[in-house]
Amino acid sequence: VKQKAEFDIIGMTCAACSTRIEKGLNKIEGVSMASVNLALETASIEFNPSEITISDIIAKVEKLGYGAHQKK
Ligand code: 9UX
Repeated sequence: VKQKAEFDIIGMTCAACSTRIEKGLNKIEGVSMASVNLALETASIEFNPSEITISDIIAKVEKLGYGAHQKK
């Protein structure tokens, strides 16, 4: 069962930033689709909750040097 989550991303200043985050997230086991929107400063992620959690996703974004908060 897939779950979808939306995030606000903090700290992106250029297109390479959004590409870096998108690639980083798509590499994670359990992520089936990650899409980052630079202009809106958001990320949309489809993942398998039995493999990874929201916290794992946020930690990955932080490890890449950016901030992430789940949209409510
Ligand atoms: Mo260019 Mo975006 O260094 O960090 S990739 S601003």
